[in-house]
Amino acid sequence: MLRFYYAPRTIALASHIALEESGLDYEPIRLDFHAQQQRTAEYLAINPKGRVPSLVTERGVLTETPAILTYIAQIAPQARLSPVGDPFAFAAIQSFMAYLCSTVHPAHAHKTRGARWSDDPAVIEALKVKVPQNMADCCAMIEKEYLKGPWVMGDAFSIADLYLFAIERWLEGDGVDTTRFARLLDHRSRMNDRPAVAKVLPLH
Ligand SMILES: N[C@@H](CCC(=O)N[C@@H](CS)C(=O)NCC(=O)O)C(=O)O
Repeated sequence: MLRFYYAPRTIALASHIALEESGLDYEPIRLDFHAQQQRTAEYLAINPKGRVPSLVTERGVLTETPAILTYIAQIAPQARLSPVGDPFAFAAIQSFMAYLCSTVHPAHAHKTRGARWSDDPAVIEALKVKVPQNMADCCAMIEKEYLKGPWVMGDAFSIADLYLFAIERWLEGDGVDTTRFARLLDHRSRMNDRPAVAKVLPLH
């Protein structure tokens, strides 16, 4: 059976909902970040990066949200979480997920994880101050270039929506004035209506 490591209020939410949408059998294992459980020797043996999510499969451990989401979509094709036989549509989803992983998520991490980038308290503070603007710029880019509506890929719901939803839940806390982004708010509210989301959210 798959084992899924997550912590509340993290990007692991996207993969957690994907598992629920997929109908696959999995065991969720919650880490307590307040107790620094992501840094224990036991967990570092699973994910040496000390981050969540991690998915333990019979073939080994997968880390990194785009990889985990793609894997879940491919082993549960009946859930139709990503396009089959359409290389362009599949690549478009990868493009979006790469943007979230490489740009949007790090822009959010500057709020509380600035020490990854600098040891200088002034630099760490400066990174934090820039979070609302950077995240708002990312929202504008997503609305303009990616979110076709009602779902990211248009009419077809996909793993791209799960990834976006996990990040949408951070926006107010990141100081973004979400009233500027009506299409993202509409997307978030549609996501909240999904049964898999209702099942997983209380754990996050
Ligand atoms: N690129 C990774 C990022 C994972 C990541 O940074 N997760 C954060 C939570 S959102 C984490 O585990 N942080 C723990 C720490 O920094 O100690 C992914 O997409 O899965």
